Amino acid sequence: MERKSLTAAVSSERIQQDMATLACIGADGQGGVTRLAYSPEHWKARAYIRDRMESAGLQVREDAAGNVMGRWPVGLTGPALAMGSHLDSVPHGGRFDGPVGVVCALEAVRAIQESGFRPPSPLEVIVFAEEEGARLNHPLFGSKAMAGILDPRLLEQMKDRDGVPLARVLEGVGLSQERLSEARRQREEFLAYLEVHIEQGSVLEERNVQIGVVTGIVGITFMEMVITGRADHAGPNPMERRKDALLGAGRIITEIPVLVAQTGSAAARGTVGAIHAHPNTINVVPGRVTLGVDVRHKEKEEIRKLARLIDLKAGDICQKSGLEFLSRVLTEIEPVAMANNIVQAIGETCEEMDITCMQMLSGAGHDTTSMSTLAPVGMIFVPSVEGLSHCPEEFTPLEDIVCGARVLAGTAAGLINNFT
Ligand code: HGY
Ligand code: MN
Ligand code: MN
Repeated sequence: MERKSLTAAVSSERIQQDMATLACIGADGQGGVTRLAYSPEHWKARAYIRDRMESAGLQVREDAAGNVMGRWPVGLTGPALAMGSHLDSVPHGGRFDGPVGVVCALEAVRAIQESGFRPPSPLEVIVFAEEEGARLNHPLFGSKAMAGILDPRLLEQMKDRDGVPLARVLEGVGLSQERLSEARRQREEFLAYLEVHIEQGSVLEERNVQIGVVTGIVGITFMEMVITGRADHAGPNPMERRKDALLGAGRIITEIPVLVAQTGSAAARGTVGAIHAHPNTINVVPGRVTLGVDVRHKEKEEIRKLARLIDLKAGDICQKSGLEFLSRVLTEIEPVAMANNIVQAIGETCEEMDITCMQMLSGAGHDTTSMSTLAPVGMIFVPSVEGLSHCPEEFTPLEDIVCGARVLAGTAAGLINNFT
């Protein structure tokens, strides 16, 4: 297998066409996209990639969680080398978070086909559903279903951001909550899983490096906090008689950066990304506020400690303000390390192709974390301009995406040859 000709077969025109088409699906008119999982926009983007998989001669199927899999060569059995990412987005998110990985995976297969190299094992392109968790408040939902690690206790009470129960959300696209477990796959089905993704930070840009070789992915805990006071008229009663839930929530929010700083760890993160005040009306003292809290760290024990600290502090603030406080964990994702042999293989491919690279941690979560329970995994980062992501300003130049696809194709071909 001649890797140079193989990676040279990667087509920037095909990548450009796929990225430009996907960017129009769910476009929000402000330069970003909104493609919440299981929405019509998400399903339209999936349908487009399904078509492109079929045009490339892949055998395409979908699973009970809405993940899409395209396999090549058709008919070749045995464990596959899988590559992929996601097409769902956060509201008003960027055009690159997810699609870069899906398009690079498909393009790697097309380039390998064109190079004439016939892999001894199948290649599989996977498009995961609900990676973001922006619809269900449960990141990696689709890949967790494939890995068989969805927590059934959480499923029962799961509702989407508008309060629609999980069962209804899935039925809306012809899926069924009862059959989710059928998405589960086994370790013996995979040789490895690789994912190309935008860095979503600014290290590669600042260091002027083309490729990030991911060594590990942080863990994430999502918590929901409900602060309850008493709704009241904004006028007659004196301020000291209020039980203002939003005031309590404000005190909690400003405390979180203080608690993160107290850990003394550069890897600690705490964010309140979602807030719902009820009844959210200017002349009514808020009676109830719900906060969505995101806690991250590269070490599992540090996440647990920081989440506990935030929870205790929030309870204490509410107690002192005469407010009721309830909290629950919505999801917990453990930190993972990438497989050493894949980290090495990506580095060797870059070296052989004279592409600059550096090892780095991922501060964002990815489907690779779920797939690490099924196979050895690795990730390839491409730069994010100004490190911006989860916003319409998210941008990665075409040549950087092409570079990611070439490194993916070269690494995949090398690995599949060595594995078998
Ligand atoms: O939240 C994350 O880290 C990823 O974008 N889902
Ligand atoms: Mn992503
Ligand atoms: Mn994301």
